[in-house]
Amino acid sequence: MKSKLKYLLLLLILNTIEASFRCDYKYSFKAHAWFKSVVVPATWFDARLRCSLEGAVLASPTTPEILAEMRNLMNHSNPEFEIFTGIHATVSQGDFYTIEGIPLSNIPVTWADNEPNNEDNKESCITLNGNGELADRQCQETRPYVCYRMKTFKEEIKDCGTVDLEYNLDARTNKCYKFHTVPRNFSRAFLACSAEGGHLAIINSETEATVLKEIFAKYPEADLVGSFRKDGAFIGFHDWGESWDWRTIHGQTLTDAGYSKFRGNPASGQSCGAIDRNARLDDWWCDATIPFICEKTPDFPAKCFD
Ligand SMILES: [Ca+2]
Ligand SMILES: [Ca+2]
Repeated sequence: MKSKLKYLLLLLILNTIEASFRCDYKYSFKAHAWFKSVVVPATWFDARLRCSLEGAVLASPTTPEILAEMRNLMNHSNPEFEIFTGIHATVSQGDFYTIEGIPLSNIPVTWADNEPNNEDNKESCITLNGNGELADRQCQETRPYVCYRMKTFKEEIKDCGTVDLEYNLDARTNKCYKFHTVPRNFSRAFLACSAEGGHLAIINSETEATVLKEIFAKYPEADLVGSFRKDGAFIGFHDWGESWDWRTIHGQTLTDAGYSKFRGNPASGQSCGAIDRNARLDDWWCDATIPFICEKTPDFPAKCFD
């Protein structure tokens, strides 16, 4: 009896601890979690990736409270309207689990009419419709979706305004930076930085070039695993489809942005921007996958409390 009381007391204390997360997510007291509705339809794979990069998880209706919040955010009672859930069998066909590994058999489920039917043997992702019913669909189709993050009962947002501990504040520029060792092409690198609340790094001064050079030096070639270029990292400039008219991803010329030391070659046909290990700007293939550097303002996205 005594231990039960202790447990209840502990639970009470935990519940009164304030947690914080990015303000584009709203806290649900019933579900004890943060939620965000993403209205632009995406493939299941991109939905999973974006939620994950935001510090969250592609939501699955694992409890009545989460289901209620997902339906509330969908704001559609139309059975034709569907969102992707995190329930998938993308690794092994027919083995359905949530992103967190909860098997479909442990989830309270109502199926839509004639579902699941695994049409053409190609349906490995599960949607939720406006009636709260599930269906299996092709993962390459696109749907809106909901990202969520369980409350973890501790203050997690650090100096850089994110739960991502790989962002480090540099006092010289008052910006935070993250070096991504997992290589991506320019477009996916842009996505990753954006989902993390930042952008591909833009060099605005000699000082910032030095900062990036120092960050790059922390990742010697021997520490970067894989077969990709290791003396270059994507940052935030490209030619916007106009050969050799380099602008930052925020539309400025390099000179206006504040740094334009370039080592590229106009004949290369390369349209995306990188830096070498001396922080000289370099043109590179947009489709190549190489490491990249994100930059973010410490107070964006804004921090909200539950
Ligand atoms: Ca189906
Ligand atoms: Ca900058």
